[in-house]
Amino acid sequence: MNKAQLPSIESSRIAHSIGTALDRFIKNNQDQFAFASGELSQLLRDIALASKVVNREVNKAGLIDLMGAMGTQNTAGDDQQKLDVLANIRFTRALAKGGEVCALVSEEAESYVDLNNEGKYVIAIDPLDGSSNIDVNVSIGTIFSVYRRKSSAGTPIQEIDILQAGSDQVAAGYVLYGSSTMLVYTTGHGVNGFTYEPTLGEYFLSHPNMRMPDDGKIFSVNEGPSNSFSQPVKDYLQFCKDSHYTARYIGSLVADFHRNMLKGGIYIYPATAKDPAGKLRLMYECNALAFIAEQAGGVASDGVQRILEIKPDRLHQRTPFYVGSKNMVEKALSF
Ligand code: FDP
Repeated sequence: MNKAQLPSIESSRIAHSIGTALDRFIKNNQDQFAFASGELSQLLRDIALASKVVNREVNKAGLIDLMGAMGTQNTAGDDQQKLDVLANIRFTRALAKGGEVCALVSEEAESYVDLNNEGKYVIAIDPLDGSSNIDVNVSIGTIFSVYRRKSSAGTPIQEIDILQAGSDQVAAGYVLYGSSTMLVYTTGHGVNGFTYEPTLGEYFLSHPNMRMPDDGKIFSVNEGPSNSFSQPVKDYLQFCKDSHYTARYIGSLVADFHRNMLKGGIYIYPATAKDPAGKLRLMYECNALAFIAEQAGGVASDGVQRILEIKPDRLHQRTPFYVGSKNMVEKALSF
């Protein structure tokens, strides 16, 4: 009797391989991580699980009264949407149950939240980014940064655990709830992207070793407040137009970043008269995307220094943000 050969199973034309599931990928790659790799793996799985629940709720939001405002405001004074609040609960709950996280910083909470004091990790998260797009069925996202706490597990959380520079991240990622749902993350060994297969309830590796093109022709910026942009930013935008670049701006940071990551481009949110320090949040928006951009060959800056070098002095600190293809960001910074 002939034995079945593995290669013929792998290349079968009637049952195509669906690729590597996220869980297997995390497990296969956990040796890359210098510390207690099993715990970081569990944490990433908890985030993935919460994102599946949020994805389910985002998908049926219009049907079950999850659209619209809560009637409350977040730390920035923005109206909280029901889905913002729901996503915050889903991620916090999943990370609390997982037990690996001692403290969580979220856009939706004024102060950090204590979780398991024995946990070795600190998370900074924007549970649902792009709130203004929630009600109109446009792509939104989740952004997260993972740090190792500096103090010993079991001792009280200290400021040094929470206010870490982006260069201290041990992992970061985003989830894009778009025409398909994707989870993209790095642990400092390149960037990998996974697409959600809803009928199987699993993420599968679809974008291995993602690289951001060095060049591109897309510029993404809200030019509404451009009268108050600094002269160098105005000049760079004029350069983009003179160079016949394409303007693309969704208004959801994750979606704009992801498109530029795949196609090559630059995203800019500069200082404006309304937001003199920029609008975006260093700890739970810019740091994660800066880490991913650099890991994929891109550049992220506040206009003066690498985003990852900024030492935060408060949880909800804002920063100007220039991120994207290496040559485009360097060109913008040269103005
Ligand atoms: P939003 O206010 O809708 O939550 O994180 C803030 C953010 O969205 C980003 O996702 C987005 O890129 C940016 O703000 C949009 O701001 P503008 O409306 O000022 O363009």
